[in-house]
Amino acid sequence: MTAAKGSSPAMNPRADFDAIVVGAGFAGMYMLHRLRGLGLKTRVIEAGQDVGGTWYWNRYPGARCDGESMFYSYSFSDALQQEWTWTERYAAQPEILAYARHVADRFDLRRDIAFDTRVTAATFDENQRLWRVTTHRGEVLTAPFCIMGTGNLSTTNLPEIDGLATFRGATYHTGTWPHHEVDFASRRVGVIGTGSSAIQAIPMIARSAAHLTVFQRTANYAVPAWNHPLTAEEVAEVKAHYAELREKQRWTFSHNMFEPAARSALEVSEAERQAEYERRWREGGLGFTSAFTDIQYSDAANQTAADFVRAKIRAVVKDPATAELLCPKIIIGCKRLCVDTGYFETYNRDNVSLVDVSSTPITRIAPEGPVIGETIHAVDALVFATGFDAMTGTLLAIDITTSEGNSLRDKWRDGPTCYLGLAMAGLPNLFIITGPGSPSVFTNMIPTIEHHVDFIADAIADMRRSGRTRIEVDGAAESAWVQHVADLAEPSLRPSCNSWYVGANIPGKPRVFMPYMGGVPAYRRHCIEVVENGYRGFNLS
Ligand code: N01
Repeated sequence: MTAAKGSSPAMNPRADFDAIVVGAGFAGMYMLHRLRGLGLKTRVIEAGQDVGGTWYWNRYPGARCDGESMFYSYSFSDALQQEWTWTERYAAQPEILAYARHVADRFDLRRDIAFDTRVTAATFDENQRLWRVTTHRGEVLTAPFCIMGTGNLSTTNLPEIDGLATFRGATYHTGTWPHHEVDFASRRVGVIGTGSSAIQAIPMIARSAAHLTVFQRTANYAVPAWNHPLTAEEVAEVKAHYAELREKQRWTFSHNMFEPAARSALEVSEAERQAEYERRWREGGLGFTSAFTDIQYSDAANQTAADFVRAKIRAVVKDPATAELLCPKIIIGCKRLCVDTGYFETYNRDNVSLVDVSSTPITRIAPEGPVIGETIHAVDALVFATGFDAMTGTLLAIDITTSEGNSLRDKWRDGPTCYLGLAMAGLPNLFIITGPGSPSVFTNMIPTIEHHVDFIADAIADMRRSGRTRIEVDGAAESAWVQHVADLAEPSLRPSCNSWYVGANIPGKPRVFMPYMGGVPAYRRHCIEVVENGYRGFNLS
């Protein structure tokens, strides 16, 4: 049964809604759809003016998903996946946003979404057993359940650099790109950062700008996308077998259809190793680091993959000094691997220069542009591709408390703690979709979102059936899970560098390795066992 507008909440007659969902990206939209299906009166609150989340905000030139479109999409409705036709191997941002809008229309989601509204606070009232959710408009909405679909990469990081306010040109951040066309023709543009966003934007900006200066602090690895239009035959083939392919996808390591590694990089001959890297390179995309089992665990194995990519960079970039600057020195996969289209080739253009800010940082921004040492790099526009306060920034921007005096900001002072990346001790009836401690950012997000949303919706349905109204994580279960997440990360090379996975990109952020590294199948099995054992680790009443 679908709850009609204005109908009464089913679970707590004192509340405005049965559930409040924060965010109308792919997580919030599917959460709304599932809760509606349970007959629950749901309100989604979204800061943007439309659905799409990440794909609503990140509309910088070249923005494109590096998960394959036929599998970076919802699987919950076969009718939806049969009727929607992706046009490219890796969909560009406008196509993904069009897909999100199509889903919103097709399932009539918008009538339960309040757009252009930011949640500022949420407090759990123990007596009434409901959340009071406050918006920037001053409204207060109540519901027994509050579900955060706020995303992992949704609060931008704008570094505090002296003098930024004095800059005479235009400034942009890739994560909050304007909705109007930005024309860089005959302008000198500076890009700060060389992460995934920059690596996609730089080749596009270089084509139109008079001159592009890239300010690089850490050289990054990128594997070619080899993006191409999908043929009608390719699409038909996947559609004909979607049911079994989706089931296979659900049990892959990262919800991606990569061929899993079978061998150590160190147990094969040099010729076999090179052939395997070459084969993966030609396939393109993030599956490159799945070539061998130990790339993320053995320094020696990692170096073989890193050397292979560095050789590719040297073969493409004509100026040897620029090529050396572009060759990453860090562990491959330590920071998120990038997927590119013509990134390294871009440095062969006459209108592109690379400035190393690793040893001498950008000390200040003068009215003319960034200052490095004694040199002012004059630009007309500055693009900050400087990333996000990942995984925790958006949740901590909301003042989340309880009437018993618990607060998320206090709880996470030394780093995030969360059970299964789904819920937390001390904060009853609150769920996070893909929170810290879930496989989230190591996976293809849409199927991961579907899994979490189904877990949460099923838990609420089970509570309703059994007449229970309060669910809270047990403190010991949460601590054990946090330890398990840390234990999984510890033997890997990943925590060793200054990535956003450990919060190192944000000054003062506690250094904690946040995502779950054990892979999707192990995580799914944990969740199944939790449910089969009467929601082990949760206290229900
Ligand atoms: O951000 P980032 P992003 N001075 O944090 C540099 C996903 N994503 O927006 O490495 C100079 O990776 C910083 O330097 P350093 C994906 O998960 C997916 O690019 O800290 N430089 C770094 O080079 C990705 O990982 C897609 O030394 C400064 C860059 O800014 C995540 O989003 C596409 C600086 C930030 O890189 C974030 O990617 C795009 C300073 N003061 C993004 N401060 C897909 O295709 C920061 N930097 C799916």
